[in-house]
Amino acid sequence: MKTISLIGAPTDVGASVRGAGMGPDALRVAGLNEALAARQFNVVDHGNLHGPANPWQQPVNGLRHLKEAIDWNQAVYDAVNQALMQGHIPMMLGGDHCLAIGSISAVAAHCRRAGKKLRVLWFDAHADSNLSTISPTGNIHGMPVACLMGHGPQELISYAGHTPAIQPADIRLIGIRSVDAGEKKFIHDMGMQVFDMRYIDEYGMRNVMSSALADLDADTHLHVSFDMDCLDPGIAPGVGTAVLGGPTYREAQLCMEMIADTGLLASLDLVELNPALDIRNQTAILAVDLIESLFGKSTLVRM
Ligand code: 4U7
Ligand code: MN
Ligand code: MN
Ligand code: MN
Repeated sequence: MKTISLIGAPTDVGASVRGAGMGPDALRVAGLNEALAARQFNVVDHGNLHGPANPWQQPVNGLRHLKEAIDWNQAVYDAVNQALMQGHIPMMLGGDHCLAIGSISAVAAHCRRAGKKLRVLWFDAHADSNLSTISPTGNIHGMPVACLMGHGPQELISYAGHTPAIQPADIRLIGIRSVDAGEKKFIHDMGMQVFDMRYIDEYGMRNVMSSALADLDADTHLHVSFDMDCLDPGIAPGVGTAVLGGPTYREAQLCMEMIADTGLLASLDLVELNPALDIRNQTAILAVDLIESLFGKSTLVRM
C-alpha cells in the first residue's frame, strides 16, 4: 500500500491577503485524511510545520517577507525531502503558493538522485513568474515559477543544491488568465508551455491535458502544484486572489482523472485555499473532492 505524507504549511507570508495559513486545517476539517484512506492509501499526517509569524510588512527591494519566506520554504523542503526519502507521496498543504519553491526544489533534488525525469503541472489563474524587479506587488507567492527556474533571491533558488532546480521544459502552466506584463516576457524568454484559458476554450480540456501529459514514461516523476484560484471563483470562492473565468467543476474533474490515469503522480501541492474568505468550507470540500479524483476515484461506468 502506498503512503501519502500530509505536510501542513500554515502560513501566508508570501501573500498580501491574509488567511491562507488556515488552509491545512480547513482541508482536514473537510475530511481529507478519511477520503485518502478510503482510496486505499496509508495516510500519515505529519501535522503542521512551524515557522515565523507573518510580520505584515511592506516589500523591501521588491520582496515582501523575504526572510520569513526563506525559513518556511526550508521547513517545507526538509519535510518533503524526508517524505520522498521514505518512498512516500508528499502532499504539501498550504499555505500560500510561495511554498512550492521548497516543495518542488525537494522533488527536483529527488529526481536528480533517482535519475528520474520530472514533469510539473502548475494549475493556476496566475503565471507566478514574477521577479522582484517586475512584480507589481512584491508578493513572493507570485514568484515561485521564476525562482524554481533560477531567477530570484539566492536563498530561494538554491534549496535543491543545484540551480536552477527545474528547466522550462519540465513545467506546464494550466488555467492561466492573469499575467503581468513582465511575466509575459519572462515566459516567452524561457519558452515555457502555457495552456491559458483562451487555449482551453479553443481546444477543450481533454486536448489540453493530453498535451500537458504527453511524452511521460514509467521513469517520470509527476508533480501537481494546484493553486485553488485556478478554479472558477463561482465554485471556489475561498481564495485570496480570485480571477473570473476559470475551469468548471467538470473540467477540473477531467484534469484530475486524466492525471490519475497516468499512474505517475508522485507528489502534490495544494495551496492558496483561504478559509477566511470561504463560504462554509465549500472550497476545501471541493479540494478534497478533486483530490479523490486525482487519486483514482472515478464516476466512469463504461468499461
Ligand atoms: B498566486 C500577481 F500582480 N501576479 O505577482 C502578483 F496580480 O500564487 C498575483 O498564483 C500573484 O495566487 C498571485 O502579485 C499568486 C498580481
Ligand atoms: Mn499560484
Ligand atoms: Mn494563483
Ligand atoms: Mn492566490
